[in-house]
Amino acid sequence: MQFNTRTREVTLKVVYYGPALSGKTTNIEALHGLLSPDTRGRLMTLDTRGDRTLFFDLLPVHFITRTGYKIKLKLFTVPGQVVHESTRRIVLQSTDAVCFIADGQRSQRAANNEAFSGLRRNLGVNSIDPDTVPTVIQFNKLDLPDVLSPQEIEVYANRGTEPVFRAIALRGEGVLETLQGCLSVLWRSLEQQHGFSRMLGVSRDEFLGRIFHPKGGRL
Ligand SMILES: Nc1nc2c(ncn2[C@@H]2O[C@H](COP(=O)(O)OP(=O)(O)OP(=O)(O)O)[C@@H](O)[C@H]2O)c(=O)[nH]1
Ligand SMILES: [Mg+2]
Repeated sequence: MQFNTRTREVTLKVVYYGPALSGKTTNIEALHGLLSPDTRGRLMTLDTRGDRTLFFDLLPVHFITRTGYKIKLKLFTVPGQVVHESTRRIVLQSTDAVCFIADGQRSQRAANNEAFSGLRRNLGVNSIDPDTVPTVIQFNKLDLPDVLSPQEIEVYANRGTEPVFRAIALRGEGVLETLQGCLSVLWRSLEQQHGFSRMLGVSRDEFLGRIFHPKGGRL
């Protein structure tokens, strides 16, 4: 978290991490379409070749709290291809939370596991504790044949501590839920570490509500 007391700006960074082609870019493209134009900024998709991320994508989301703080949320994706390990490490620098996008196809189990180990390693290199950084897991591409069943995903979810979501990012399904789950865990962590709600005078419901229901609706 970056907190600039002079300009009253808080910047939070969330990284979409996962194996190649799991749908990280598709997730933030879908978010760009689903979030209100009032809060989301311009989607920057850098250096793609044939739809493969070579560096990163960035979707900024921002709003001003009733107490006058500007909250800037930066959603990054890493490039999943194995060769881009050093770029993943750089993109992960000082991240506040992670959405791990796993590929729900059975054939991708090894790639998911390898990427998850890589995530833990690269967080460690950046002096971020992989056991405490707010993390959620999404199983994506569940419209495809031969994917993990809901029961198998449930079993997996019960084994770990991270909230787990199911998604078909290509249709925008499960995409908002995943980000909302991630931001809920992030909020809890910021509250424990910094007393976020007292510091900014913003409640959890206002924080999440302004991102997901910017017109003032209730969560
Ligand atoms: N069937 C199906 N295809 C999907 C889904 N989500 C993404 N895809 C497709 O999977 C391919 C890869 O998606 P990307 O979002 O570019 O994957 P990525 O994780 O950003 O890939 P890298 O940048 O190389 O790491 C694209 O052709 C997407 O259209 C989904 O839910 N279902
Ligand atoms: Mg990508």
